Parts: sequence; C-alpha cells; structure tokens
Amino acid sequence: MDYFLTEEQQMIVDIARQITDERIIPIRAELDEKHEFPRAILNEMAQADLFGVPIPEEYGGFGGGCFDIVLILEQLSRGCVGVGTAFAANFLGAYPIIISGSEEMKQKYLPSIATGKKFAAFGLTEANAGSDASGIQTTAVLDGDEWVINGTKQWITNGGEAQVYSIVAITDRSKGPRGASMFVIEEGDPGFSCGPKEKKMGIRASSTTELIFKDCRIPKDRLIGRKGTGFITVMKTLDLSRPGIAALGIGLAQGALDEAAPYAKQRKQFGRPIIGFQAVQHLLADMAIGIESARALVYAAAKHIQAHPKDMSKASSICKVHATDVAMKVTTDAVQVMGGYGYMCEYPVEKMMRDAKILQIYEGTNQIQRNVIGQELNKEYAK
Ligand code: COS
Repeated sequence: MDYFLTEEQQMIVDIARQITDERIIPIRAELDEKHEFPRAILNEMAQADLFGVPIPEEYGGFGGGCFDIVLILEQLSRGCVGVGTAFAANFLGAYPIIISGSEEMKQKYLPSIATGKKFAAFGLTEANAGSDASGIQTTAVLDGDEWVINGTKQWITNGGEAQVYSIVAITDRSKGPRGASMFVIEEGDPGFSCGPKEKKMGIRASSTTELIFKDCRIPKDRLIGRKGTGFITVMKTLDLSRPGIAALGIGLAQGALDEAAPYAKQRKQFGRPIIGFQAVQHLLADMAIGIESARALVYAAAKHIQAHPKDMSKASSICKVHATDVAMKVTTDAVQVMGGYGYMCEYPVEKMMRDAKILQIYEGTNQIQRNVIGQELNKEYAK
C-alpha cells in the first residue's frame, strides 16, 4: 500500500533499502554463524548519515522523529534483525541524553553519536530486574566530586562495542522508583568493564554482554538530568524506542514473505506449484494481512508519538505487541510453507524465525506491554 511518504522519507527508505540489499543480505548468514558484529556495515550507514536521523539538528543530527527511525529499521530488518538491533541500540543509548541530559551533556555526546563516530548503548536490565524494571540493585553513591558505581547489568545490546553507555543505578533505595538515577558511562572509565559476548538463539550479529561496575568512578556531571528521575527517563526512553522494535518486526515479516511466496511459486508437488493449493495460498494471505495491518498500525503509532510526545505509552506498547506477534507468526508460517527446506540453515527463514523470538521479549515483554496498555485504559476510563 502507498503510505504517501514525503520526498525526504522516501530518500531515507531508499538509502536503507540499498544498504540492506547490497551489504546486509549477502553476508547475513555469515554474520549469524560467526556471531560477528557488523561494524563495517554500521560504518557505511554512518557515512550515509543514517545515525544522525533521530538526533536533534542542534547536535549534528537531522532532527527526524519516531516515524523516520521506523522507516530505517523496517528496511534493515528485512535483511537482518541482528544488524537492525545493533543500529537501534544506539538510539536507546542516546534517548536518555536527549530526553533528560543537560545542554553540556548533549553537546558532549550527541554529535559523535549522530555521526556514528561513537556507538551508544542502554543499561537497565539486571539478573533480578527484567520486567520489574524498578527492582535494580546497581548503586551509585556520591563521593566528593565523583559517583561510585557498583553492580552488574545483564544482556546489554552493543556491550563491548559502544563507547557511550546510558545506565540506571539506585541513588536512594528508600524512595522506590523515585530513587533511581541515570548516568553516562564511557568506555575506559576506571572500574568499568564488559563481560564476554553472550551466545544467543538469534540476532547473533548484535553484541550482548554484561556491564560490570566495580567501584567505577565517574565525574559528578555524568548524572543524566536530576537525581531520582532515572526511572521516569527510562520509561520515556522505552516509550520512544518500542515502535522501533515494532518496525523490526514488520521488516522481518516482510523479508519472510519475500522468501516464502517465490518459493511457493517454484516448488512443485502433485504436478503443480504449491502456490496453486488453497492451503498454501491461505498461509501466504494471512502473512500479507498480518504484515500490512501491522505496518499501518506502526506507522500511525510512530506519527502519533512524534506529534504527541506526552502521550506515548499506549500507542507505543500497542504497536510493539502487535507487530512483534505478527513477526513471530509470519516467520513460523514461512518455515511451514517452505517445509523441510525452510527448516534447513541453507535457507534464510530458519534464521528469521530465530530472530523473531527476541522481538516478543526485549524492550519489555509482550506481557508487560499488555500491562502498560491495561494501566493506560484504567486511567482513560476513570475520567
Ligand atoms: N512515562 C513517564 N513516567 C512513567 C511511565 C512512562 N511511560 N511509566 C511509569 N512512569 C512513572 C509513574 O508515573 C510512577 O511515577 P510516580 O512515582 O510519580 O507515581 C513511576 O514511574 C513508577 O511507575 P509504576 O508504579 O507504574 O512502576 P512499576 O514498577 O509498576 O513498573 C512497568 C511499571 C512494569 C511498566 C515497568 O517496570 C516496565 O516497563 N517494565 C519493563 C521494562 C523493560 O522494558 N525491560 C526491558 C529491558 S530494557 S531494553
């Protein structure tokens, strides 16, 4: 369907599409097999100015919004969700600074993220704090002019590859979610290290590590925003980033349909192409229905979020749940259409099915998204 993109939006799509077709798709199987971080592809994306899209103009970016980043991520994940995740995590790391950072902090960090000179990451999750985001144990204690940070973050995308990390730590445990604060950690800060790369079911091109803080000392001015506002910044960051995960879902699902439909046209059984059988046609039709409805929803949600930054949560969670559930179903059905061939590593759909699973888990499980939607409904109908 035609979504009547502006000339600028179409240009962004074309650049991302070209990089996906020419640079990502030819090597995605190799990146997956070797668990290899796609540094060369990301550098190329930086040269094509894609890193600057969501960064405000005054800090070296293009001042694009949620919809623009959705368009890029949709294209990238048509090729590889691992590469899309490695790219998207930069903005998860940058958003806390954009949302709550001081002017000096924005000047210091955003221009190098906008040009892709520095990669960014976001550190919230811990061994005992996943869905329960306010249950984190990492602490930050002020000692003179420095914060001293202790604790371990788990499953952090771009861990070991990023130079700038926006992380959450408890500054006053007695205050619950109001006792959390966010900080910028730089690669090389004393007492900060990253664990080894985790081995994962999918999105293997992205790097996932622990962030380890052992009496890590950072200057006082690395506090993002005011002390005690960390949880709110985290929630606003996730509201802004979740449509990006939804976009990874629609791109991935489109990529799977693009494999399954041509296969069904050339694969012959009982003397004719299997696309002629209604059972297969219905599988493909359901894929197309899921993808197009998810795309329309994600685009609408992203535009809503861009226009109403104070009213993001419900739209963000609704599109994240729907598009990522569609991605899981479509990739599973793509394997089904391709049968035994689909199950073999030689064909890309088995990787797509493995990649889809994380979309229902990270940046808030789809169960947590339903909690958020339910809470928002509760507020709406109390009026
Ligand atoms: N925007 C701004 N503020 C928000 C907010 C949002 N979207 N959501 C919550 N808040 C505020 C609340 O208003 C509340 O503020 P007050 O203390 O002033 O009342 C505070 O934050 C705490 O909110 P709440 O009580 O709802 O927090 P909970 O601990 O119940 O947690 C959920 C809420 C479950 C929604 C949250 O923990 C969550 O999103 N978990 C998933 C985390 C996640 O996505 N993890 C994946 C890893 S990150 S890649």
